Amino acid sequence: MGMASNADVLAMLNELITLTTLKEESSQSFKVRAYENAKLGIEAHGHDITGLTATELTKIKGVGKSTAAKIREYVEGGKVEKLEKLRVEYPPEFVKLSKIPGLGPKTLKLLRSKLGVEDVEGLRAAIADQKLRELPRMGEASEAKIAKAIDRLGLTGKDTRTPIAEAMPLALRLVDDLRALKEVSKAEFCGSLRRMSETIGDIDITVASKKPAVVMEAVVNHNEVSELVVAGETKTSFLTKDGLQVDVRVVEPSQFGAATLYFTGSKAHNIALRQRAIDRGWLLNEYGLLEGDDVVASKTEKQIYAALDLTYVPPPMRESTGEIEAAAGDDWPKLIERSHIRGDLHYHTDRSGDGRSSVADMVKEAASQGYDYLAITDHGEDLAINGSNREEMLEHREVIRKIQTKYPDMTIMFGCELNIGPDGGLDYDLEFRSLFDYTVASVHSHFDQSVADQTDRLIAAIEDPTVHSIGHLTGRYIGRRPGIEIDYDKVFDALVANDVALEVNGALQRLDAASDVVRRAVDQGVKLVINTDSHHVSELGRMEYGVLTAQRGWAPKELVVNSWAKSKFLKWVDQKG
Ligand code: DGT
Ligand code: CA
Ligand code: CA
Ligand code: ZN
Repeated sequence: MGMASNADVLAMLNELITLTTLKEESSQSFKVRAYENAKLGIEAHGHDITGLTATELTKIKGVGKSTAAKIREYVEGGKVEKLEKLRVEYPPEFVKLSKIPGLGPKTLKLLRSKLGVEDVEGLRAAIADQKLRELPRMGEASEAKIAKAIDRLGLTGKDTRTPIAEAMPLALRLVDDLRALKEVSKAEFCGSLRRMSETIGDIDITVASKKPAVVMEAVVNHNEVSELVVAGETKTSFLTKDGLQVDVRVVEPSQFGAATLYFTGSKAHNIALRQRAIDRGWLLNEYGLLEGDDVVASKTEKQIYAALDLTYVPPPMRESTGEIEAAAGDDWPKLIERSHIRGDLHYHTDRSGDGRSSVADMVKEAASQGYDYLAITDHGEDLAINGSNREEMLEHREVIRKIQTKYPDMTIMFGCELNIGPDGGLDYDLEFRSLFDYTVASVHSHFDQSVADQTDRLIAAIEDPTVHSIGHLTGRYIGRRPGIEIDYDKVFDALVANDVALEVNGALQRLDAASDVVRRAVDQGVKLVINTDSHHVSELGRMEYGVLTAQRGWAPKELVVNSWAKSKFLKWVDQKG
């Protein structure tokens, strides 16, 4: 459909990176690195590149001649021959195997050539036959580890769920492409994705248009379509090349509110709403809130909630866990919203080994958000490759202080992301840590200790006088790596007692603390901080996902320290260390 966008090109490069890594049996091969560099260059470039010639493309930092040619091939014809060939050699079922921790491209090749493994089922069978342990560099332990990883990822069966980090970019791309059609007045993703569930069964998109045939035609021809499941007059369902299902439905513009409400769910929330309608002698369905043949409300969700005498319930809270009772009563929380956020307090620059944008660029980007304050929190020295030693940190402080003079309205704090060691120890020493204006302490390793040990470890960090906040509480990567297991009540008690804030990390792979943990923390009065953990200027949008996750945990504005006015916030910061 339509023309390719930068996002489409980046998705194409991502696929090239994945498949070429398999082909070349290394993520460090020259070709893979060339695609990676091109991707970073295009992201940093920021402008639309789809109209550029091959020569103009190579002027972008990181884009080589051969990649430029592939981008042109893709923009002009919607396909890249090289990629088409790789797709034949590495079908989606095989590619899925590369998501399993412990299965690098070399091992995958061996699995295929020696054991004939082509998909997860085949791998399961090989494990059951104890065949994996016979491969070079493998053993019983790695065999068991891989078996466990398959279970954890839920990679088999019909109820395979996709991590939100993978579903969201696709949904955004589709919705953007649909909104670009002149026959479309509105388009919104709904379902579990709009509710900010951590994993997604399928993507539901609702489109308002008076010309459903045009919309359906555009969907059927979209370059994300790998296989059509339903091709109807107002509904199309298809599978992407990764096997993720997308349902697109077209509705009358006047019924868009009722339709998005219905398809956002959750099912339990819908049932409770419908009962409330019935109690008033009305009917609620995907076409509207109806009294006989008369429409009470249908155009917007807000109108429907209002007609049912309810406070508007934001999508992340629609899980039927008390939100309807709260919305009907007087004790609706004053929820945190994106517009309340005044600063980002977990924020990397290229001072960190994994940071990809300069201090100047990162600060400029934060200022463009209208923030009143910012903490630059590059990694402390304990994080081997990514961290900075004392000298480097002190130089970094000078760089930050100098840039501060250019931004009189935004307080830029010299901060640090401290690494919580296996026993709760932190980087540098107490005296050096006191030099930081602000700190976030996080777990980055040793995920396998006991609950008691992990709890003690966190509490030791929380009790350190230089720690302001705890970053990504469990260290999980949704669908890829479980986080540490802790005694939440004990940790919450320590957070409250030491006046340390709990981070809601907005990176979609993390969303950590998770929304259910946030809700428990809120009940205990734990202070929160919502951060992007940005490592590049393109990642500031994560703030929205952090806020939505906090809403899903019913977080009120008053508990979120980075919604506070600057004077109140700085007073809280200064009380520590
Ligand atoms: P998922 O896809 O498994 O992550 O979860 P959802 O919530 O996106 O579920 P899905 O895709 O089956 O349906 C999308 C929404 O449509 C769902 O949240 C509520 C609505 N819906 C689906 N089936 C029913 C139903 O039988 N009754 C009612 N009231 N609503 C339904
Ligand atoms: Ca769904
Ligand atoms: Ca669905
Ligand atoms: Zn970080």
